[in-house]
Amino acid sequence: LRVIEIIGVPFDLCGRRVGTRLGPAALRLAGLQEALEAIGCDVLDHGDMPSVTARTAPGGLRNFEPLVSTLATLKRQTTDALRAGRQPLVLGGDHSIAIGSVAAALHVHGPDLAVLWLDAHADLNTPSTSPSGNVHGMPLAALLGATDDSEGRPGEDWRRLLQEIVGDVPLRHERVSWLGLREIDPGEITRLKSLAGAFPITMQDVDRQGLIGQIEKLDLWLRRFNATKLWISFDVDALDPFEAPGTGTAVRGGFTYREAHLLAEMLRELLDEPGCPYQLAGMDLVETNPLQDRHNETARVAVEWVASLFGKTILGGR
Ligand SMILES: [Mn+2]
Repeated sequence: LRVIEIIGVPFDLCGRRVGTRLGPAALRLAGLQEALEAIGCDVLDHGDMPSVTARTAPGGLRNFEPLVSTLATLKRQTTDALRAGRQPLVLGGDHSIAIGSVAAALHVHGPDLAVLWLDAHADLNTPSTSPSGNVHGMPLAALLGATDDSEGRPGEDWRRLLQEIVGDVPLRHERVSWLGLREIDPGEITRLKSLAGAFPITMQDVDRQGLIGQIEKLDLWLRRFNATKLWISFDVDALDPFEAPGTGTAVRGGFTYREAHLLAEMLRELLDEPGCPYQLAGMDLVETNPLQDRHNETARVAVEWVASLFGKTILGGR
């Protein structure tokens, strides 16, 4: 029996717009726990982590202090869940929180943990390349331990983030894959191309070779580099804004409802295959913003997606 631990992180101080702090509540109201229990999962939910207040030091990264304290708490809680043998389901909040959850998974499982970053964006900026200065566009760069040559306060903040949160087990280049990419900043393209062994799948790749072919390639890539654990970090902007309007960074040309479910169902099939060398460690579900949404549609689509990932099928079984 799968035990899933829901961890709500009402943190939106490093995103483009406020409102994702309401994401955990919106996802719960969309029936997250009920959907998982209906397919036989045991679900633990201790509620949301305490919310924090906006505070930016002069010249520093925006809301850096509340970010670091949120990440430290989240890392601890995720570590505890993993050590207890549960699968954390971390509800955001903006995507900066993934620095804490994935750092915990790396801390517990070691460097053979791979990450599937489902996102329209690569999230590979650092303070010196970021056009916005918002940390929600930087979490993968931080997890990879990317250095930044910014002078003064932003550079100091970045080094502190790497030291205090990412720690001594950064993500390895050949452990990062993306799916859904379609809006990447110039500095991110340079960084992405420098990551030997990483596996970016853009929407163009999906158009040209089909989603099924790309998922099969992803499975081969995980096996080829001997990944033993998989963390899925799902930014709802991977979905098309037509399906998921409730997010701060919507970009046209994302996954349709059916494509997203095909992805979830295929990932589940691969994970359940006898002898599959990698297991699902946990996941993030981030950037749901009810203030941008229509009738909580985005949270409902996200809940249905998570249910598919954890084994829901149309006919029940396969
Ligand atoms: Mn993101």
